[in-house]
Amino acid sequence: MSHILILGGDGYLGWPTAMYFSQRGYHVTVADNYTRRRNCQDLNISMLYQVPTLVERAKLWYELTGKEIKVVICDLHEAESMRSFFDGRVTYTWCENQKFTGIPETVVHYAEQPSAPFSMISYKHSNATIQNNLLVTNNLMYAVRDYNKETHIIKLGTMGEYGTPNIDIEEGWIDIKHKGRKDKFLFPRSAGSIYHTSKIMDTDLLWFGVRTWDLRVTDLMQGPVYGIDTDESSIDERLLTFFNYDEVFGTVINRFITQAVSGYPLSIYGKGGQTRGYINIKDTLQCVEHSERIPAKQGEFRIFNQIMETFSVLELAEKIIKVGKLFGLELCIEHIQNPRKEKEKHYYNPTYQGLLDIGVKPHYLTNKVLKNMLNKVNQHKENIKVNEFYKGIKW
Ligand code: USQ
Repeated sequence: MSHILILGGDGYLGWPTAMYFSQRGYHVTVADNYTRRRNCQDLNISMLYQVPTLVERAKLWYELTGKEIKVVICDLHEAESMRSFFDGRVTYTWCENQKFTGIPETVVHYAEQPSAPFSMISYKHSNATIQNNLLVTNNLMYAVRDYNKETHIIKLGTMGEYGTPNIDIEEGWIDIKHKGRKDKFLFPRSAGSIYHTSKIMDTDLLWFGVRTWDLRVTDLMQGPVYGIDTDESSIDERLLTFFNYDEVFGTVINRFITQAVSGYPLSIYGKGGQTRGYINIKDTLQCVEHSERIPAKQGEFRIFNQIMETFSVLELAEKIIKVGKLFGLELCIEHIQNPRKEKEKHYYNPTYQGLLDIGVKPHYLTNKVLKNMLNKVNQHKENIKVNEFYKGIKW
């Protein structure tokens, strides 16, 4: 049985990924230092509902399924913490009396500060983002280089690394002809926040590791994720992942759904022509699973664009208003001055075929999916704090 280590296992994607692989018979270890919870507390941000600690969730998972998820609470930006997963200091119960060393065959790297607005609050938040994201990535790269180059690193990247160029976005790479010669390069990057810039730097670090030491890496360039439920969380409500709807950690669809439920206008930044590629949280899990099953080769830096469909912000709001009507919700849109420096009208045509080619079956943003989300959020309506929708972070 394969051992998978999930860095950032307490997060919005980390915990559902842990349950998903555990349910499928993998040995799963999760590492986290609760940064996301701390950042929410520091900024006075509440989630839609309370979520038990990682230790409590793993205990609950074991009681409900008989499957063990090993939890390690540690700071992965400290090199020794990262290295302890590979050099025998962290022991794995299933290895007792066996030759198996426990070194993970796969590491899923989510242990990053994931919010663009957070990274733009002040120089301190910018530093915290760069420090965390780059050190964790570098520590992981060196641990794998030093202890087991065969470990497959699956790193979560972001479509925001590419920005919104006036040409088609390829899947990670581009062939360039220049003055009669040609070569293949990483597709040009052009980020819109310090967070997104830190992700570009991550990509560069790992591409260096692959070129220099023949590591094997899959970089998943993901668009904004939406959703609450996964098949595993439907076993028990207490297994649900975090759900943020605030300006800092809430992604746009999750925010619009929560605004709809609370009768608040859907807050379109500027004209609303900003187009992005979106993905259901269930598909994030599938994409990681298929990347694990069909790994990058030794010495390969493989990049997939992890999105399933594209929408402008205005199209999203209109979709939600239409479905909201079926619920009897009288919804409206408010175009507010864009707090971000981004294009509000632009060309956007990314390629996203690679994950489909390795077997991912997309869930699309259908009326049924939106209805389910409205229903679910409505169950926690009394917890919604409307003053958290807008905090005024600008850049
Ligand atoms: N937007 C609105 N109104 C809102 C919130 C957002 O119009 O109330 C707009 C934003 O201006 C932006 C778009 O919706 O144009 C998406 O914003 P978002 O907050 O959902 O996503 P973003 O800040 O780009 O970041 C999120 C995740 C990040 C991930 C990224 C993928 O927080 O971790 O990397 O999505 S991507 O956008 O493709 O870079």
